[in-house]
Amino acid sequence: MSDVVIVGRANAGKTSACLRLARALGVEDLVWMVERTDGARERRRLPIREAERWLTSGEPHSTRWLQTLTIPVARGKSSRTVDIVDSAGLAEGRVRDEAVRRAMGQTLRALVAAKAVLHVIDAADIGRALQVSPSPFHALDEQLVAIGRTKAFYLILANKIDLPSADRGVEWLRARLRDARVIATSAKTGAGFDEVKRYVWKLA
Ligand SMILES: Nc1nc2c(ncn2[C@@H]2O[C@H](COP(=O)(O)OP(=O)(O)OP(=O)(O)O)[C@@H](O)[C@H]2O)c(=O)[nH]1
Ligand SMILES: [Mg+2]
Repeated sequence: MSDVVIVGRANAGKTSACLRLARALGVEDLVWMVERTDGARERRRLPIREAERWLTSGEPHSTRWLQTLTIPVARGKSSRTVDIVDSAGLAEGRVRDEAVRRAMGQTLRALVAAKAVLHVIDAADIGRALQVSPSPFHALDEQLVAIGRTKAFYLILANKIDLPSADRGVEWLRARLRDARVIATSAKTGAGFDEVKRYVWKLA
């Protein structure tokens, strides 16, 4: 098994997590295989320092295709690879932009086909929602958890733990999803990614 698909709601930090993971696995010069929704493929090379500026944004739906990083992983004397697939964020309700709808469809196809899934959840968002509601979980995340549990490998990244409300969000997620693996991460500071790396490393 060597394909790990990163999914989650728009803006959860999927692309940032992908970059952090690449960095944790020792990759500095990224080669992305971009697969557009019209089926066209393109190879893109980007130093990791520039990637954050170009590929992540505070605006939701900044990723609108599948982008795959093939990462070499040293295993004793042999060298193997793991493909990390960053996907377009999912959203609930009616999405007006057709390009975003297509990209979400592409994410769902990748999710269905995937054997290994990393699900990124914005823990700070959950923590904030808890201040006004006892049920802060989005239906979409609920569905992703149900799909994730059917996979051979499923890991939840409770992300943005550098933000003030995230601690409560992580606590709530851990209590709610007791039998799932939840790792508290910050794609901003890198916290938690050594542990994520250890899991992904085993998939190579
Ligand atoms: N404070 C904080 N901000 C984060 C973290 N991870 C991502 N962000 C910010 O959240 C925003 C969205 O990050 P992206 O990595 O683009 O999120 P995404 O899930 O790929 O978004 P889409 O592709 O639009 O679905 C950006 O402004 C990031 O800088 C984190 O751990 N902490
Ligand atoms: Mg993205």
